[in-house]
Amino acid sequence: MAHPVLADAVRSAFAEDVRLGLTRVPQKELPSKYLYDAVGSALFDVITVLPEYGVTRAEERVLIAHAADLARLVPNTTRVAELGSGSGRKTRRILEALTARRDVTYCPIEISPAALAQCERALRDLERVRVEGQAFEYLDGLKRVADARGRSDERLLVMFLGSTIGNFRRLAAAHFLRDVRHLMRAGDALLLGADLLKPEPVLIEAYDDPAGVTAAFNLNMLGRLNRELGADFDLRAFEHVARFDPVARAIEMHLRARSDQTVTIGAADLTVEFRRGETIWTEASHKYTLDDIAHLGDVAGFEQLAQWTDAEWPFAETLFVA
Ligand code: AVI
Repeated sequence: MAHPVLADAVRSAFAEDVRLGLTRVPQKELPSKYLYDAVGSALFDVITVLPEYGVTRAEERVLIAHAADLARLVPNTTRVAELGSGSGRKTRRILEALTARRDVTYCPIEISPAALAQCERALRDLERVRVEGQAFEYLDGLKRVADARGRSDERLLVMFLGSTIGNFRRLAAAHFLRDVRHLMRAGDALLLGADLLKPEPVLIEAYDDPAGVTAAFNLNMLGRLNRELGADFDLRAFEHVARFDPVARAIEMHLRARSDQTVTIGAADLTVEFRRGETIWTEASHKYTLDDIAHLGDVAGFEQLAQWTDAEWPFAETLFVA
């Protein structure tokens, strides 16, 4: 269980983010990181196997096809840091390929200790892999992993998979990767998974699947506010909406009020009015072109070493070197 003082600080930060987001005009917002409590994470796992959501399978196909190529291109890697604890399945492909050459220390960086423990269990049978989880925000965790090398000449591979980069606004994505680059040494590598732009109807189906799993994933955010912050949202009074913004080239998830209503969020000391049809913006998933990815790497200070794409569901895995 989390330390009580820490748990209080985390809850206050959550309440403050909710207060800021729900008082924002003209567009109310909730940060997408709060989609992932235990229920949200379980629903996201289901999303990854939905026929309409091709992202996860595409990345897995690319990694199955090219993990050995990757290992050949970064032959001296002894330490792997993953931003997010990832799915054991994808990470396993890479670790198996790397450990065909040498032992590797794998450092998943993930704020949730439960997710870290699950990841550790999933990879326990890999004999040449030592798992050292880091329960920190991405950059704090990466700094620790990078510093742990001391003066040794260990080579680091940083992995940022699953198109999580797409959940950053474009400029924030560039700043984030530049910060990642600053924590790396020349010769270290970054493996970046990014979902590619595809026709709008395909994207809408992927983010508004007919079985309603993504809708449940989105609505659970309000359930979480009820459970953790003493809010009184009626989940049936909101509906999931997925819409494409062609300028940002991003698919957005919103929660739309079905009627005029008033909601209180106890821990945020807040009462919020909703008009019928008004939305709360909960997530943006930016879609990339190959040019966008090249530019992003460039701006962040990386050199592109290799790139592999999936033909079935346009998705790119790009290997950069610092
Ligand atoms: C985690 N992230 C990359 C997913 C995405 O595609 O943006 C989250 C997601 N939201 C709805 N479906 C999946």
